[in-house]
Amino acid sequence: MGIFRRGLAKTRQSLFGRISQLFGNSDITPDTWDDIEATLIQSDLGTETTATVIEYLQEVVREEGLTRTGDLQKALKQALRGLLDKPRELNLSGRELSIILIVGVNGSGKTTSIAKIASRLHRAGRKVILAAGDTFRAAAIDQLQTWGDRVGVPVIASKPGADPGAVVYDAINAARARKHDVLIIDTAGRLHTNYNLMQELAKVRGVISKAVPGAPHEVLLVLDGTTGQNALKQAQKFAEATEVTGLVITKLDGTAKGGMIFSVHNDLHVPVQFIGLGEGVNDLVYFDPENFVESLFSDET
Ligand SMILES: Nc1nc2c(ncn2[C@@H]2O[C@H](COP(=O)(O)OP(=O)(O)OP(=O)(O)O)[C@@H](O)[C@H]2O)c(=O)[nH]1
Ligand SMILES: [Mg+2]
Repeated sequence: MGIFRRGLAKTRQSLFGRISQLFGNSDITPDTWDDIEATLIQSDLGTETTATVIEYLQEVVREEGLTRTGDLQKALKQALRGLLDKPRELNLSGRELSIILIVGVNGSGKTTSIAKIASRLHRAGRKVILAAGDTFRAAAIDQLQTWGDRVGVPVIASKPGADPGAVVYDAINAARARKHDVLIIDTAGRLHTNYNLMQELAKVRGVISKAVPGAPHEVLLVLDGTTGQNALKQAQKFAEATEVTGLVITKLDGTAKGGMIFSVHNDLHVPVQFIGLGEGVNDLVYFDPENFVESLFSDET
């Protein structure tokens, strides 16, 4: 289980861990349901998703005639697993150039995640190029360039204050000229409530789809896992403003709020593609629902 189990230790130990204790093995009573509900809500599943899970459990109890709390753990795993879609490959093949647009609020982990994804794809033999579409701050451009050097992929950048659309346009041309097959575009962090900045995102998107019909092929929304239920609000707004094809949930190593993955998924029906489990370039893993659910329950530390 490796990095998954280690990275999710906080979520497992602080809250989900309690579920195992809570189950013990006594008679199922109305209190059992209250306890499970409280624990799931504290684990950042949100009220709606928690209600879905409890309903499922109660149905299993009825259908299978269960009477002991000890029998509930398996059903809970199934319920949680059922909330998550099967993993999906990134839509990056079968064409000359595939484009990934990365979006999210300030500080959610966009630039770091780009470096991690670029490194993965690069090591898998793809010809990756990055676009420094965050032209807001000089430091943002430097940060991406530093990562590009470290990971071994080129970065197309302009001056601070430049039009992000123009940078993206240049990057697409450079990608084509140099025969790169994956372009990943960094964007400035923006509050999901800022209308103008959300419009700017739509403009960048327009530049991409005009230059490459059918692109962007992936729009990954990066959410900070430590923000729990707040990430859900952001996700809803981003999904309204721009089509989001997948989620990257970062910083799960530092938080007990890993349960937010279930509610984000349940609410948006957008698959989680990657989770971030640390600051290093290798600390990003493909999201594997089976493994994720098991990691939340496994007792070893
Ligand atoms: N522990 C941990 N830290 C992370 C993870 N992902 C990102 N970070 C840290 O989060 C901080 C912000 O990351 P950035 O990648 O700069 O975030 P950003 O979304 O590009 O930020 P802006 O461009 O300012 O909007 C950095 O200190 C990263 O090292 C993760 O999975 N785990
Ligand atoms: Mg950034």
